[in-house]
Formats: sequence, C-alpha cells, structure tokens
Amino acid sequence: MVNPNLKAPDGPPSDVEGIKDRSNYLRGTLEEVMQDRISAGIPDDDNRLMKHHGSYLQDDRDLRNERQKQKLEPAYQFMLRLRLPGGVATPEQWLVVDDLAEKYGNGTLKLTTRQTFQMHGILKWNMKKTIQAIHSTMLDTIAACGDVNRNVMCISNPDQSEIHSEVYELAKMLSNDLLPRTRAYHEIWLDEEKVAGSPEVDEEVEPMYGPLYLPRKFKIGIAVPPSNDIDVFSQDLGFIAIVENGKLAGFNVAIGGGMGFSHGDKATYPQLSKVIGFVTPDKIYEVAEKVITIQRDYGNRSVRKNARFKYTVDRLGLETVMVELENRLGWKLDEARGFKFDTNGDRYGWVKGVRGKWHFTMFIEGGRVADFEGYKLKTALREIAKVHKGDFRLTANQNLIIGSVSTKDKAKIEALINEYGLTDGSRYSALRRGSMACVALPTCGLAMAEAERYLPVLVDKIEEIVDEAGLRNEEITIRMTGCPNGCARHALGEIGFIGKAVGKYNMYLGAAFDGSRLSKMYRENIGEEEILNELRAILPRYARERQDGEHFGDFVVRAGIIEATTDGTNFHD
Ligand code: SRM
Ligand code: SF4
Repeated sequence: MVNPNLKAPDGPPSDVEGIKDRSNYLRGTLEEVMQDRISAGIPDDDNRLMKHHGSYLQDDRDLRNERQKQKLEPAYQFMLRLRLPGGVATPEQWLVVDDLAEKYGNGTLKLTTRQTFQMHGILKWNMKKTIQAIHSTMLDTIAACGDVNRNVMCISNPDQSEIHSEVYELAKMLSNDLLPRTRAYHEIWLDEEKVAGSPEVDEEVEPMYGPLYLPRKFKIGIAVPPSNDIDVFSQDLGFIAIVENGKLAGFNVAIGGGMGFSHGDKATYPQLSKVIGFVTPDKIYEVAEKVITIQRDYGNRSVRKNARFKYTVDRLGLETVMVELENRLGWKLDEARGFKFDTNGDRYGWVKGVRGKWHFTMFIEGGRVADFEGYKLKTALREIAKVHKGDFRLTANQNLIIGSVSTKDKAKIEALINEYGLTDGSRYSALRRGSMACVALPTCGLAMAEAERYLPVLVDKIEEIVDEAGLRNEEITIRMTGCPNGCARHALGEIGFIGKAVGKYNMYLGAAFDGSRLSKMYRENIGEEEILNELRAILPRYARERQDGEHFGDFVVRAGIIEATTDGTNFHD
C-alpha cells in the first residue's frame, strides 16, 4: 500500500508517538490513574491519551498564582467534549447535558466552533459518572479530541431541508465509521469487560488507523453552498455539496486546510484547502478513508507543529497527493463542478424549511450557555427542551438553532423565547452577530490572552465606531482567539485578533466574507486603545468608499490597506 516513491519526513518520532505506541490502543494507565485519589490530576502521558477519549486535564488559570502561593497543586479539572456529528441533539439529550454541567461541571455549556458541547470544570472523581450519563443518552465523547478524525461538521441551517437531512446523514456516517475501533473507551469508562488475550494483531484492532493512529488531529466538514457556515476550506478534508435540479448530485472534494500556526514561526501557517475533484455521495466514505491513510503514512510524526495534513499536502504537492489518492481508490475523481458561497456566517431568526417545519437560529455570544444577570439563557433553553419536540442544532459559529418546530408548536416555543428574552441577534449590531471567540482563559492552557471573556467588551466599543459610521447593519465577521492555534478560525475573520500576551493582540485584516481567503497581519502586539484607533480610521473609510455590495474584507484589500493572502504559504509575508 505504501508508495516507495513518497516519504514521510525523517527524524525521530515525537514523544506523543511513543506514548501512543506504548498505550495498548489508547488505554495507557488511564483506568488506574482515574481511580487514584491522591491527586486531582493525571500524569502527562495519560493526559495525551485522554484526548482520544474526548477530554483534557486543565487547571483553572484564574486560581493558578494563588494556589501556587499556598503550595497547593493547581486547581485540576477536566474539560469534556462530546462527539455530535453535524451538531444535532435531541431535547432529551440537551436536558442530560444541561444537568451534567450543573451537577459535575462549572454550571455552563460551551457550544463549540465545531458544533458540539464542551463542559468545563469536571473533577476527576466525577468523570466516569459524567461519561456514563452521556452514554445513557446515546451520545459519546470518543475521538472528540486526539490524533484521529474529529467531530464531523455539516451545514446547520435546515432551510434547504431535503439536502440538509441527506448531508447530515452522511456526516453522521463519516463520524461513526471513521471512529477508532479500540474498545479502550468502553472498558475504561463504561465498564465493558476486557476480551481475554486482546489486542490481537494491529490490523484487527485498528484496520484503518493502525497502532499509532494519525500524526495529528484530522477534521472533516460538509458544506452546502451558498452557505459556508462550516468554513469548509479550513478543514483537512472538506466536501462541498453540488445540488443539481434540486437533488444532491455529489460533492467537490477539498483537501489540506487548517488554521493553526505559531507566532514568529514561518514554517507554520494557516492554509485553505484546495478543490481536487468531484465524487458522488456513495463514494465519500472511501475518499475520506483513503485521504486519512495518506496522512497516516506520510504525515510528519517527528515534529508535531508540522504534522497536520495541510503540511503533508504542501510538502508532497497537491498533484502528487491527488495521484496517490486515485491510486489508492483505484478510480479517478471527476472534474470539480461549479459552486458559489456567499457567507461563512449564520442566518438568524425564524426560517421555514421545505418540509414545513420551523427553525429559529439564535445568537449565543461566545457560544456560552449560562444564566447571566438579567438573562437566564441556560434556564430558558432547559425550559424549551422540556416542551420541544424537534431538535437542537449547534452551529459552527457557536450559535444555536431550535429546529424542526411544527407550526402547531411554534407559538409555545415563541412564548418561551419572548418570556426569557432570547434573541435572534437583531437587537445587536451585525458586527456582534458575526463575532466568534475561542474559550481561552481561564481554562485553556495554551491561551496567551483573553478571547471569549474579552471580545464582547471590545465589540461594545467597536460598536460605537460602527454606529457612528452608519454600519450597524453591515455584516462584518470579527473573530478573536487567545493564541494562534485558531480555534475560532481567526484567519477567516474579516477582522481578526490573535492573543500575544495579556491585553495584547496581533490584528489581522483582509479575509473574505465567504471564507475563501485568509487574512494577513495588519498590526502586531497592540492593546485596546490602538485597536480602536486603527478601526476609527478604517471603518468610516469603508462606509464612505466601499462599492455596492462590497464586503469589508474585500474593501481593505482593494483599498490597499492590506495585501491579499493568496495562499497560506504567503500568510506571513
Ligand atoms: Fe481548538 C487546542 C478549544 C476548535 C485548532 N482547542 C485546543 C484546546 C484543547 C487546548 C489544548 O490543547 O490544551 C482548547 C481547549 C480550550 C478549553 O478550555 O476548552 C481548544 N478548539 C477549542 C474549541 C472549544 C474552541 C471554541 O471556543 O469553540 C473548539 C472545539 C471544537 C470541537 O468541538 O471539536 C476548537 N481548534 C478548533 C478549530 C476550529 C475548527 O476545527 O473548525 C481549530 C482550527 C482548525 C484546525 O484545526 O486547524 C482548532 N485547537 C486547535 C489547535 C491547533 C492545531 C493545529 O494543528 O494547528 C490546538 C493546539 C493543538 O492541537 O496542539 C487546539
Ligand atoms: Fe486555547 Fe488558543 Fe484554542 Fe483559544 S485558540 S482555545 S487560546 S488553544
């Protein structure tokens, strides 16, 4: 199977490769260390494995210094991420997750940029109970993190119902069929009995992944034009639905996207995937499987920061990867078909799908579901879940759709929406509706600056500029992350901020509104005052000089304010 003409990069395997290798298919000593009561944490090796089970050990960074002073171990706690293909959950599932966040988590839910739930603040002793309760509602956390295929995304807005449901079924299929086969998760968390003598041979345990799994995480998303809500070009593997005569003809296949990079390291960069051809719907599993095996065989297992598939594609060359894919498939992809995206944002408010069901997209700032002062969001959604007969759909922009409401039930749901003051975002500026921030502090161990807790405050101030410039209803995407890993897909925000240090950000401009062009750095290491000064100059100019229908990201490029990034490889230039 391995092509002797192609090579993975030389170099000793990274420490994580060793950990996976010794782990007996992701078991490690997790079972034992989770029972140990001496520390609320777990050793680093097991934490690396834990990711494959959908969880990370974190510590509350707000408490770090104080605990250090008191000579206490860090305030260890676990983050738990669910696997929720396409972001669809039933009301029963919502209630279970809501309850678990209350009982074992920090009382809030984070709706993530990959359409799933995260819970924070779970103590070690409550992890097993939490995962078992998740399992009891037919959900799991398998492969939500780790060096495997992650939660498969798909368009969330069901206003194109027929296509939407077909595409959703395919996302679910991909997510299920690309799961690791090891029984480690079932044994450790669900008390499944171990089979004596297992594991047998590699091929039987993990026929696709093998014992080392992938060199790095792998992400798949399915978009249905004209909506690019899932940012298909940011995925390792993207499928773009081609609809002909109202029917799903198939998908254009795009490979090699990813957002993360490290400050000051040009060998790392965000990249957009490239379209390589077209396949019919029955072929997408085969394509996904073969693409994954190419990354398995040729990805960089030595240097993790260069291990994503985007680097494999750029190193080997798109053409070479295509030929390799077609060799593995034993057939050729058809020529890519035409498509056009208009936005990577969400459409808010009520829409009626083609099956006559109603869907209400609401704005959830930073994806955080909590009870705030004067805004009982979590309670409201719980009350809705108690009577709702349709579904909930988590969007890729951290928002929520109360979906599949019958005309008969609409008034009841609307009454609750009004009672609790839930919003379709229309009370806010379009800028705020188009905002997205990663978790960052206090839970993310990699955060260099605030994001989720700060972006709303910054937007309050930018809104004054926007209002003065008469741009309140102008859709502009704004994204902030606490570090360059790009969890809120910063490089695809028309205005982007990436944390550098506490209170300091690099500012990016020039991404396309439809998610088809990356941004570029405009100013480095600036604080709030400088950010506002820059925007005070640029936004009114946009208001005055833009052409008809011209989006902000296109304007700043045309006006020469920033140079266009034409490929990830010139992102830093
Ligand atoms: Fe992410 C790591 C949160 C979507 C790129 N991401 C992390 C960790 C687990 C930090 C860590 O490794 O210790 C963060 C946990 C924070 C916390 O306290 O919860 C974290 N990522 C998130 C979420 C929750 C952000 C959010 O606010 O919604 C998103 C969860 C997605 C999900 O449900 O699966 C999230 N992360 C993304 C995305 C967006 C996407 O996938 O569409 C990206 C950019 C796309 C990509 O992968 O290229 C992303 N996260 C990263 C990276 C950089 C990976 C890279 O190879 O470049 C890291 C760091 C790493 O893997 O070493 C990371
Ligand atoms: Fe953490 Fe950085 Fe991801 Fe934000 S972008 S959640 S700071 S890893």
